[in-house]
Amino acid sequence: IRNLILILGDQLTPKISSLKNADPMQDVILMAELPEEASYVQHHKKKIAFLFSAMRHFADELRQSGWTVLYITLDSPDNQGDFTAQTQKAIQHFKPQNIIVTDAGEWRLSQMFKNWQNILKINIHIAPDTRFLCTEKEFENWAHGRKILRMEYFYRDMRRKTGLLMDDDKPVGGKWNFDTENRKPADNNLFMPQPKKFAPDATTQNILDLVSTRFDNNFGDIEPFTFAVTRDDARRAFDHFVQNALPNFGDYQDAMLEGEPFLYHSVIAQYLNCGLLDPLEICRKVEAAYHAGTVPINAAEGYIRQIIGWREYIRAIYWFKMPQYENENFFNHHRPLPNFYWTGETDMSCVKDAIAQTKRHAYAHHIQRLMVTGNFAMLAGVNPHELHLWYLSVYADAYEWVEMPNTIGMSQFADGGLLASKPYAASGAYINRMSNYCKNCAYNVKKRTGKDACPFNALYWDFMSRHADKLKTNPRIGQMLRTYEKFSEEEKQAIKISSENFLKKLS
Ligand code: DLZ
Repeated sequence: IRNLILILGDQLTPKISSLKNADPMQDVILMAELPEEASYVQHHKKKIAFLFSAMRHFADELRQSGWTVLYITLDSPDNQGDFTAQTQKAIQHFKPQNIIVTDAGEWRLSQMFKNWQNILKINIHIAPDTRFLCTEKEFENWAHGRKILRMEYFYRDMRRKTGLLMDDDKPVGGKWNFDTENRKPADNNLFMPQPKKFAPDATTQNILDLVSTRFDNNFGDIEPFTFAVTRDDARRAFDHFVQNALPNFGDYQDAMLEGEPFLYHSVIAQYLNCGLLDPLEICRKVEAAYHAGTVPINAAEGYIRQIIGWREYIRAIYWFKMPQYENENFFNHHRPLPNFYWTGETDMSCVKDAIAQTKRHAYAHHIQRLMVTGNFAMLAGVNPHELHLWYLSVYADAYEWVEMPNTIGMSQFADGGLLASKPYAASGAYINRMSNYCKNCAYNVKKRTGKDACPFNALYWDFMSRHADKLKTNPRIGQMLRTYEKFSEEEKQAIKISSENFLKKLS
């Protein structure tokens, strides 16, 4: 054969660049369920099951279009454990002239591919991943000479580049960003839309059995399993979102409600990040809904901003800053991750709910990730790298390129402000404003200190005081520091003691 084309588990689209000039008559595709990929972190059971099932369905899709696919299942006697060994075995069998692969979404594998020419002694072509709008080079050019990098300006360029929500060179609706109209708290709604659910077919059922057995000790519930695992179903899930939830997505983007894990979110990142959905295609659908008058501008713009703004920006930062980015630790935080991140056993009702739904659905929405589990970890001084590994494990949508900058940069400010303009630190008041969690919580959100006070409060002020030196030059934090300075000495002492007592119990 001519080319052996390796397709990774998060490259599940016939438009993947490795297939661009490929020919089903001369080339063979290799896909594999590999123990190494399934265990570089302790992935949530649902994440592994989702990806394996989506991979098997994609292999079927390819075969139906005439491709020869060598698909190695996890339990196959031919399984070699990792990409290098599996590819080597396929080379021995097929004796191809070349190996072709679209570059991995992750530093670890991308570096490995670069070494393959030497190790495997065969010509290897690594094609750039063209599923993103902004190339590494374009981002380098954009970042060059800028003192600070801000998503907002990058995002405007992406709007111009795609023409999404543009009136010639002007943004539709008269402004670029409707973020200030994305911050309403939500009320319980008997008719709350729910993400579209799909019953497992025979292929998925087999995988659920396989994963339950092989990954029994991993975090998370495997059932109920209701994710789409094919491109057609992923599109159905997205269309369902546009019709039912998107109209309210803008208003309630930052809201949280106990027992409502999805609210008006699309819950499609797991499809998007493995290639079942295409970012531009879904943005065009959102734009069309806006022009059809079914969706207000704050929802359409807010959604499109997440995809062509934030998502692209995050990925660009990852490649721009790896490998050193992984170990950034601006605040020098070294506390081990509290065990309740795995068990959900805590009296803080917001944290408990976010972790319970993470366990059940391999999902929490962005404000739960940022302002509950992320905010808590930063206030408590948890090691950012440990927290990063947690997020990478527990969410069905998590790949390093997207999860790491969101955790290290956005949520933990561990890069010292490269990505975010301020630490996303907040006391219980923010959580109380944006959710109903505090109503049934064991702690009192109005109290700053004492045994029954909401731990976010003392931790928040203690965080400000501990890091005052590092934060005082930040214009967006200065006001809070000045407020802290005005507290009496007794109050400051009480904050310190409350915070210390709580942290002592954590470890
Ligand atoms: C996440 C993941 C898992 C759990 N398993 C596999 C696998 O068995 N085979 C595979 O090709 N890919 C898997 N992946 C996705 C890869 O880890 C992913 O391609 C890299 O993290 C790069 O983004």
